[in-house]
Amino acid sequence: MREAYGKLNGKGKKIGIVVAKFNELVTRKLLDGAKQGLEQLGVEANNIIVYWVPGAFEIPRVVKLLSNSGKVDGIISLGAIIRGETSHYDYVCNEVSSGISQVSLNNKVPVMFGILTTDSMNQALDRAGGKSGNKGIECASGVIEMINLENELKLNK
Ligand code: INI
Repeated sequence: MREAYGKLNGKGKKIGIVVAKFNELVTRKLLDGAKQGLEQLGVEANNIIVYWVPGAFEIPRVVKLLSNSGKVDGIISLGAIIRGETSHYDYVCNEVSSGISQVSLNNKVPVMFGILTTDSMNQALDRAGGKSGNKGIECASGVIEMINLENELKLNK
């Protein structure tokens, strides 16, 4: 039996982060977590490129353009959609999740889903460095693991 794992070694890897300005109080904390997580795994600061978009709805388009650009080995998407603040919460959530999933399935580089979908600002803050961890840090290890797993299996060669 052979088992394959993606190593948590980010040396030499180029990572794109697409982050929404909407609810920046939360998304900046996700971004800080993602950058810290990547650097802890050996990704050099100048191999991390951050793209700010207006809101979560715009994330899939930039993720798609970036994933086709050849500039990065993996992408982290970060956003916060908060039910209390929008009447079109379900619509935005569905479009963003299906958009990111389509790009992830149809393009070469792995894409992490770091979009918080919560009922309140407090729940979002809990998941952005508060009592429930930081989704940005999770995405950092996830993207490195996936890049190395795909290289290990030569899935993209
Ligand atoms: N964008 C978010 O990232 N989070 C939200 O909670 C949100 N709300 O509340 O509406 C939100 N809306 C903006 C949307 O993502 C687009 O930027 C906008 O509709 C322009 O296309």
